[in-house]
Amino acid sequence: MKRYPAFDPPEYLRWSADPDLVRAYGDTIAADPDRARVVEGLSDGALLSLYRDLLRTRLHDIGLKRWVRTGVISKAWLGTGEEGVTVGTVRALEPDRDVVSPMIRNAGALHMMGMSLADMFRGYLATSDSPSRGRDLHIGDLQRGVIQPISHMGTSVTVVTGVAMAFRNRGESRVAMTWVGDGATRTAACHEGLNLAAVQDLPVVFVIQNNQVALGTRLEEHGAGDLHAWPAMYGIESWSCDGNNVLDVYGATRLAVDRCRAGEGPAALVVDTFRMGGHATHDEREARETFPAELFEHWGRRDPVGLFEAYLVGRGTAEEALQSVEAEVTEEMDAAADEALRSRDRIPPPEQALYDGFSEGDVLVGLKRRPVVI
Ligand SMILES: Cc1ncc(C[n+]2csc(CCOP(=O)(O)OP(=O)(O)O)c2C)c(N)n1
Ligand SMILES: [Mg+2]
Repeated sequence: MKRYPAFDPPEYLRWSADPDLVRAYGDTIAADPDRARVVEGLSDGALLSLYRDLLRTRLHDIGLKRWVRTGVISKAWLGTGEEGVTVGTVRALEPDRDVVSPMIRNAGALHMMGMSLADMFRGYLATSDSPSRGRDLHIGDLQRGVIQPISHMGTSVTVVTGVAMAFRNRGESRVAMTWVGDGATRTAACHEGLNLAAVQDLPVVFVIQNNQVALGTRLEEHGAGDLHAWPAMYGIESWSCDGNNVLDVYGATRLAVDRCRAGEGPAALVVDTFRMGGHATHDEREARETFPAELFEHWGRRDPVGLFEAYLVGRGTAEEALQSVEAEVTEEMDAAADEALRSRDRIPPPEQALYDGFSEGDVLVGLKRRPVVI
């Protein structure tokens, strides 16, 4: 993909495919015959569609960074380097019946579940026509099965466990999913939710997204154990994944989702990846000081978009096909940002926040139109 000198991490600017890593990419998929079978079932069109979602997710970050640099907004929370986790997991769901509760880091889940890119940009502008009507940049859409990201880390675990309990009680073949950062795993809510889901055999997939940092605290500073060993501790079936390999994540998540739909109880993915920037755009320099440069180098060589491109080309996809998807997505993203900017002066008056909160009525309306979210 095109690289953006003003916005990309330096490791991506000088990126070129390392043949050993491209070979290892394929080996990772082949290492688990069950995952390999799922991945082999993907058509060329489905692979290109995964590529489109990876690009949308990356270019949404680039669009937000451009807004920060040009003074449109003051900061943005990005998922650069972690796109494979969001795209691989959401792709394994059925957007018209499943429910997700993403972290702000999983913005890709929003467009993959059907929210518009313009709405995603409008969320950051806090306009009265944004999905939260200007109240919050954590945006969701219950009609599309997206619970807005919850600022209080770890609590989405208990929320999706409740959603999955409703699905189970109503005998519906629906799955709930949430992502739990390595930092969020340290919260009480996370433990309570995992335990309840396990003991109740609920159809919920927990994606433990280990990007090795919580704000400015490194993984080894906030936890001593091995996250890959956690699900078993709760009696939850789990898969370990390479988060920078979208196909590995997709293959494992399909197995996890199938298990949930078959009524066999919850599942977890423990996914290793790396945050290629700051917690948000304001602390990118601090993030560089938090980790040794070699770690950025290591993960930078494993750019989930670049590696997927190289893998696809290696198995016969024409480079022109990838370029044409990229041209389409770039155009679509620019148009969405422009559309959102046209709403820029629609800022609700401050007192609106007092009257325009979500009411029980809002939730019920959502429930009536799209049965059983909560
Ligand atoms: C309960 C709670 N404690 C603290 C915070 C402040 N906070 C926001 S994000 C964050 C770190 C999250 O780290 P992690 O769960 O690893 O997710 P990541 O940002 O790395 O994706 C913290 C401590 C919060 N939002 N909620
Ligand atoms: Mg983290």
